[in-house]
This record gives sequence, C-alpha cells and structure tokens, in this order.
Amino acid sequence: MIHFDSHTDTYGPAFGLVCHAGSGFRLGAEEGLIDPKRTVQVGLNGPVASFDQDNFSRDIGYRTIPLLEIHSRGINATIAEIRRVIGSGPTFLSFDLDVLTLSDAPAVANPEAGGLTINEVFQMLVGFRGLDIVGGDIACFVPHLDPSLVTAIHSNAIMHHVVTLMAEAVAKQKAEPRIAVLAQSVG
Ligand SMILES: [Mn+2]
Repeated sequence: MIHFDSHTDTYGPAFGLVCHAGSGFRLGAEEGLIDPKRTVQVGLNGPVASFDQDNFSRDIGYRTIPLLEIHSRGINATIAEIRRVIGSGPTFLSFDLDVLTLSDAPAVANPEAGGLTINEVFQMLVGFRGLDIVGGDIACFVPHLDPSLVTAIHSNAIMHHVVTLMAEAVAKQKAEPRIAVLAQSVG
C-alpha cells in the first residue's frame, strides 16, 4: 500500500465509532487486508492531537514519511525509499487530496497548512513506473468547495497517472506472468 495523506488514518475509536474516516488503515491491517511490511504513508503533515496518535502506524511496521522528511531528502530519494519498501509485489495506491498544498487542492475535507505541490506528486507518480500497481483511489474531494475546478483538474490528472501505472503493470504481467498465476495455471 502506498498511502498519500496528511494523516495516518490509523486512529482508534472516536465518539464511540470504530469505523470512521480516520481508521481505515488501522482496520485494514487488523483484518489482514494490508501488509504492514509493504506499506508506506507519504506526506504526513497533520496536527498533533496527542503524542501517541501515530503509534499504531509505527508499531505495526508501516514506513511513515512525514512531509518534512520528503523535503529534507528530496523527491528522488523519497521515490527510492518508497520503492525499497514496496518491492515487486501487487500494490494499491490510495491518495488523500489533503496531502497537497491548499493552493493545488483547496477543496478537501480536512485541510492542513503546507503540503506537496502537484508537480512534486507528478514527479513521484512517474517515479513509480515499473511497480505492480493493481488499483488506486482518490479520497476527500469536496466538490462544492471547488468553484475554481483546481482540485477537480488535479484529481483527474492524478487518477490518469495511476490508471496509466495500472495499465503498464497489466502489460508487463502479460509479457511476464506473475509466478503465482503461472503456478495456478500449471496446477
Ligand atoms: Mn487526510
């Protein structure tokens, strides 16, 4: 899982609810749907509500890359680190628009000061070429806050990049089928 977000979304129960907008990456790991060793959370930049709010991510083994680390490492070194964690297995790319700076994505549900620029995100997405991207989603778009269409245009471009990565992965798989698929057809 490559998870772009200002927030880890691995928070515990809130207001008596276990399943809420900020708990998906906790529940996914607990239910065995997400492989923690092959998960990276990119661009974390949210407010600190408590000092242990992101402990779940670290304790379960997610690689967390805060926004400040991205800007101190540089984009190319960040791409290399993400690729190291992800490896060659099937990968889902989840993109919360609030990881973008507000000038590039004003219409988001949980706005934060600071963030990646759309050009930095494009550079990273192109840098994922060759990974086995099997799916993706874009979260937290609030259309009625987007009269300028900036957020919609950027969402569209991000999804186009992700679908292109998926198409390339399918083409690569057809050329060299995954070992598991090969074993299945032989068995
Ligand atoms: Mn978020």
